[in-house]
Amino acid sequence: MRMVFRWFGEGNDTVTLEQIKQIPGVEGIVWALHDLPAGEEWPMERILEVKELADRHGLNIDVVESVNVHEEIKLGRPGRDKYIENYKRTIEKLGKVGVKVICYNFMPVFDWIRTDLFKELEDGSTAMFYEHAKIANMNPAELVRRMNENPELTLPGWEPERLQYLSTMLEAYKDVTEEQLWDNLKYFLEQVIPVAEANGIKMAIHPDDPPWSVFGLPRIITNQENIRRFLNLVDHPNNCITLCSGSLGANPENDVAAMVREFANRIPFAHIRNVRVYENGDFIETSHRAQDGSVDICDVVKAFHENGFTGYCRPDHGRHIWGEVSRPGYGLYDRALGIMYLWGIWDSLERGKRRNGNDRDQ
Ligand code: CS2
Ligand code: MN
Repeated sequence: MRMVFRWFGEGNDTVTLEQIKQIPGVEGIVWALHDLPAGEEWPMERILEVKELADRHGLNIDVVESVNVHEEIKLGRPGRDKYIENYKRTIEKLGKVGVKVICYNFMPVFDWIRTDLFKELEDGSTAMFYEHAKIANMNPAELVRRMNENPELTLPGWEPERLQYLSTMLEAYKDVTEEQLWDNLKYFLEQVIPVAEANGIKMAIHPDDPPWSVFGLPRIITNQENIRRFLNLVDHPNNCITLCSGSLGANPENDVAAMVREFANRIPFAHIRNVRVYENGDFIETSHRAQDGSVDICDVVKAFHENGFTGYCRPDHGRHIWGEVSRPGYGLYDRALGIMYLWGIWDSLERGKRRNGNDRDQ
């Protein structure tokens, strides 16, 4: 297991590379050119800037998260071909600087959705929270109307300038079914996977977060059966998934460890974090510890270990603790604690394996 840490870039993150370097066992950053709009080809000089910075700190840049997919591709519109070409050029450039994994997602319009970024937990820390009824009861038109009328009400990540775009997009997806989204994903994969292979890169789709439809938009990377279908859409070793235990774990019917066991050879990148899911469908992000949430993180790590996981792993979102002010979910402290928890499980499994091996030898 190779530990990496998400970093949003110079001037765009409260965490520094010096700090990341001091977290035990972290060998690289998970990065992206966050200021570039989806669909644009990434300029080589910008990529090299990140590489030089990371090199200077002794960190690798093997994992990119995300190269975002333009909505024209997800919508299957004629304009998609131009954006797919840009995507391929970006893959080639990333391959040249040694990138091994590209994480991306295929969620229409929204990435992750939460209703509260700083919900207080019992211990006084805060974490990202999803109130099921609030989202379930809001249709797309009402969402736009309410967000327009009341700027305070914007969803996390939905700054005012994206609002006009939002209504256009919701309208564009009105008649896009899940089946069409599958077709559009297949079309995309058939073109990019050969380029990824030629450049030594694994494409690793991130599951939908939360793993169900929101605001009437189709979502398809949601459960074990659909991930199986995804991997068979283009059955190729470079067509892979990012196993995100927190995203998938928000649906208690998802057995995340079972997914690791089934898809192990197609998981080059893991996001490991915990969520506590309530009976009414609400969920809150918690510490990584198994007892603190609903996902059995010990079993998830065990499943990776059993399969001799040699891929990349990062702690995903963390709580905001010890007064740290950071991007929601992306502070230093709780993610660093998460890493030590993951190492704790991993290292004890490793030692157990060695001990058993020695026993057998004797
Ligand atoms: C999520 C996503 O895993 C996460 O941290 O917050 O933003 C994720 O980075 C994207 O969905 C991957 O494309
Ligand atoms: Mn994730």
